[in-house]
Amino acid sequence: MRPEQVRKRELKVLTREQREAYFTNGYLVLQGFIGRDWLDRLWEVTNGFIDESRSWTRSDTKFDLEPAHTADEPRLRRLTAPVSHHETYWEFASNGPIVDVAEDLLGPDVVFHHSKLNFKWSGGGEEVKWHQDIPFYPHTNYSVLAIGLYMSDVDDEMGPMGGIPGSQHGQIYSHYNEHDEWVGSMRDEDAARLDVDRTGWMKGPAGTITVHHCRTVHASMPNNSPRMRPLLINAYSAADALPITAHPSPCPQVGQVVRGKPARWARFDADPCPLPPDWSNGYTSIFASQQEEDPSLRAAE
Ligand SMILES: O=C(O)CCC(=O)C(=O)O
Repeated sequence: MRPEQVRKRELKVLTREQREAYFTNGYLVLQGFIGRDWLDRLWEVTNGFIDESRSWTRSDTKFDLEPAHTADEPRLRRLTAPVSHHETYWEFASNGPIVDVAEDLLGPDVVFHHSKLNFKWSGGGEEVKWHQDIPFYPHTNYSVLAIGLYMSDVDDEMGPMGGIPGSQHGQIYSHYNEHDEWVGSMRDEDAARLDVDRTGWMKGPAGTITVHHCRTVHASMPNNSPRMRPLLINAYSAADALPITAHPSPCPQVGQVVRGKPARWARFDADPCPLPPDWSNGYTSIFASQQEEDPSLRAAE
């Protein structure tokens, strides 16, 4: 459904002001939107995965590890595709309160695209450089968004997510370097022209959710605090926005309709979209790409 039609619909959970703020700024923060019950359930399974990662020595399609990760002191960058590893993550992504938010912003028919749990570990958890999401997974139109859940309280020191207001209406940038290699972030010269003083930093107590449009320019700083900053991200599209390239982290839940019905027509937006490399040969992670890590350091998959 086109954004103009979405903006006329009855709302499920958002106020009119919140919906308008999303369409104007390209992002939204809802403080404490997710309650303790969900947080406790998600923490229980997440602690289990942190423990499991102790026996990992190399990043693979499940755990993306910081170079300093050890069994005694796990340092995870990401649990990839959590929905495929535990049913609680899938229940949250397919039937939790965030699906109402997705419906309020995308329309009645909503498709699950992917999930990831970005830990941003304490004491230096890596930055995420300025980027847009849609160059990683182009669709036939731009009704695609990501909803993040802060599983802990997040303040300025912990590398909160920041979005540049209105940037979803601007250009889509190349995420390749000057040697035409995919780096998963904007080039330095493009980033230098951003009006970063206007960045909206999304912070809040545990249970706060962040929502960002697939074209919104966003980033997050390193986490220099002694506290971890787990952000559970689930991305969705309107059912009539169809992916046009191979999925970066395919799993059985990808493409499932979580609200309404499948599309019978694809909707096309005339704005051109840059293309990523062919992910059917494998994808690492935004962290590995942005740090330009050597893929041979990953476990064979
Ligand atoms: O974890 C973060 O701070 C940002 C994540 C992000 O932008 C992404 O994974 O696309």
